Amino acid sequence: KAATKPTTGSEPLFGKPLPRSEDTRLLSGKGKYLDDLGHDALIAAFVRSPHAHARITGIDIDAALGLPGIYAVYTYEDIAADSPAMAEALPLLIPHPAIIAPRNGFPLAKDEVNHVGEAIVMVVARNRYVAEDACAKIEITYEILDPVVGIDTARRADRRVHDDVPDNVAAHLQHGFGDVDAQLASAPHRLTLNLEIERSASMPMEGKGVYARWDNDEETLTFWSSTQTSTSVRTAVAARLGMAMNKVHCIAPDVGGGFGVKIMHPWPEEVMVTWAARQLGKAGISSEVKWVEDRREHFISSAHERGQLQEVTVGFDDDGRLLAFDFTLWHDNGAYLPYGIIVVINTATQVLGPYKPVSFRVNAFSLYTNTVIVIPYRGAGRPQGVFAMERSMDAIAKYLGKDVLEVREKNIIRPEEMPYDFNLMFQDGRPLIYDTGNYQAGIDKLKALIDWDGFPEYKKRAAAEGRRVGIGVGAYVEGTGPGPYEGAHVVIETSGKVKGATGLTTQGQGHQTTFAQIVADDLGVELSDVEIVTGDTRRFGYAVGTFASRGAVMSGSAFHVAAQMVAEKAKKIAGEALDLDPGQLELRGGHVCKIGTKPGAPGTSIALGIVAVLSNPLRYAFDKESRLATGFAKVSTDMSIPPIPEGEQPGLEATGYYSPPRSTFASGIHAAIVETDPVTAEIHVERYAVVHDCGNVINPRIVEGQIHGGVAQGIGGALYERIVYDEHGQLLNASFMDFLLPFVTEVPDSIEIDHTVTPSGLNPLGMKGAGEAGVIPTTAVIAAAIEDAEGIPITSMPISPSELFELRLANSAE
Ligand code: MCN
Repeated sequence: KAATKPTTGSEPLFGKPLPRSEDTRLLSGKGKYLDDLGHDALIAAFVRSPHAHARITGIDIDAALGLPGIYAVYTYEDIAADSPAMAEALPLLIPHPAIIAPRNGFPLAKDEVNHVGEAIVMVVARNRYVAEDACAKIEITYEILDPVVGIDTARRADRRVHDDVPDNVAAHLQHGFGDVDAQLASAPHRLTLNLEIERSASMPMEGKGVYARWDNDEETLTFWSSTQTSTSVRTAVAARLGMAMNKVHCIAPDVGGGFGVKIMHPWPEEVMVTWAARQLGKAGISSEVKWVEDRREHFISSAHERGQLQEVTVGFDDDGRLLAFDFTLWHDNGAYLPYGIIVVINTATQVLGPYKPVSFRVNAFSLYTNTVIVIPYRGAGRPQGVFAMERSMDAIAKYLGKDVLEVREKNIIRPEEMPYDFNLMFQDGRPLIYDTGNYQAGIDKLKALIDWDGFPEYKKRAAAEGRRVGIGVGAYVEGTGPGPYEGAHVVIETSGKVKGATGLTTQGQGHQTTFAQIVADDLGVELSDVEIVTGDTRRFGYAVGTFASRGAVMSGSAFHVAAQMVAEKAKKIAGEALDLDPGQLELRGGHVCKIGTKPGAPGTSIALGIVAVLSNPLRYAFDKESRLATGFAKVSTDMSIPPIPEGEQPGLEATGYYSPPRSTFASGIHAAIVETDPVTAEIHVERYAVVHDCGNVINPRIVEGQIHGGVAQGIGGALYERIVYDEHGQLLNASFMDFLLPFVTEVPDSIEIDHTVTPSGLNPLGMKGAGEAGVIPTTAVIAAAIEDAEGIPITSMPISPSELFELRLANSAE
């Protein structure tokens, strides 16, 4: 089905690489992040467990309570005394039949702790200094238990994280198609790979944070949270505090990055800070409480991801055609399961990428360990899946002595096979069907972009100079824009300016610009005439949130639906005033005008502001001449003014929702050229090329920015960033001195990008998501490039120079 492009503006803004309109404000220091708010609020701090696994045997808060400047000290007993809802464990967000044993923590630990960093006591004080001093004075006694750290220990199951989960298995997911055993038995060739991706974590510039304000007169609670899901957090907090939703509002202010870690939980701190504001407000002590996470807290008590052991057995023929893909994975899901197993489901459902093996089987185990919880981190399980599949492709090519792209070409789904139905269930509960895609075109473009055919010559020249260079490639297909729905409200004000609001939040994706591009096209106005509000439940109360690269597809489409409704209404109202049929009218140049005529021409055109006036139930006088001359309408009681067309509601506004039939599948293929130092084993990414397909692109500049950011994050994940626990469950690198983020010096000067465009027929503008794309194949691509440079199999990532050095030694000894 062909996607419909906007047609109302003379030159559509959709598709234009416009600069981000939010940047002037953000780059000139006018952004308002969480810690810019609530300067008069009392400050909360938390006493967190120093042990990975322990029973709490006593808590003494007396010394802390005696400190000047302390307003409250809360433990689990206090919250449980308040209400049964506060005493409950935190909810399981996304249930799934594969979950065997869901276990979750409490807003404050009840009687045991299961990871270092788990919150046990909350202190509320005049300022952070006093709060931290008070935390230091709280005495907690523990009975220390054996911790389960790492997937191997969890698998051995001679220790338990939760007493009643004997094998530490939180979930076991199985699915597939075809007869894997038979295909493996009869395949001409078989290979088995053991692969590992270590734990990592997202590091937004601003950590989490909550600022809550209780209004004693209105009995309402308003809180600001550095969140990716303000509407869901509002619902969760209202439920826990036993309040009507209309008495609770959540606003996401400017959010300094999220990358998954700020998805709704609700976080213990969100529950505790809002609850404390109500407690202290009702007691007349203070109605404002705020907590801002520090970097150490972010490391030890927010969330991690990626940690996965994977075993793949592939069966294939002489051409490299994949006959069987047998995949087992063990996922380290940390101490609790607040999100269910979405990361594992993502790996299991997207591991196939652009390929179509004859048979396929996944066995995925999600294991409890005494480490911090897992939350989907940009890419969310897909980088692990791509690592499994692309390492397999490279291994097959090497085994058969074939070009790695040739083997991939043998296995890709062809455009004429689209839509491609795997007869499996996708992560959104809908069928796993690739809607559109042209993977061969992606390969062809990538070859040209990176000069694939010229690389062997370059490698030879480099070798002659004593340099080691290698090239690697990796493809992926990513389900984006999952439902169930997103909504938007659009209003044309009597000033002619347009306001749009969606409940979806923004963490730096440029939504204000891209959503405005869609609305401006639909209403035929300038981009600067459109203001977009995101993530404020006072403005738009129902939404799902920003994750899974769904903003463009979901809220972008909802804005399109709402703006089209407004445009139709504007044509009806203007048609009555102009004595023209709405079908003869279009929205252009800030006017509703007769198709083909000049906006503003007398008799055939009305400014949108005036149409808004006409839609007003007060029936302001329609004095076109004076309105055009002065910009203002005269108030009149003249009853001869045409009424609002029959069946229409007053106000030039509409609320539209969009709900997709199923996810749409974006795709891409990346290549990297790396150089490894023959002496120091230093790894340098020399070139990085991306061919990307997210359907019709609203704003190529923003999409390319998203890809740059994703690739930089992927390079960090491949070469520098990892979470290191010791066997006691102590995090050894909880600071930026030890957890290494890449600087500009570690990212290639230019990430070369090209696009293929296969519009989706599943949404009205033919879009697919783009926000996670950059990070998904990067680890696999860099591993392949290092392997090519060194001639040593790379099966575990990230890889540091010292690890590469060790590998060289081990390999030369063999
Ligand atoms: N876009 C477009 N045309 C398309 C698709 C997208 O112009 N065909 C634009 C969108 O309008 C939006 C941006 O690209 O401005 C990303 O869109 P989309 O792929 O829909 O992703 P979301 O808006 O849902 O953002 C979420 C996604 C995810 S899941 C993570 S994690 C992530 C990411 O975006 N976290 C980010 N990018 C981030 N960027 C920043 N700066 N900070 C984060 O925390």
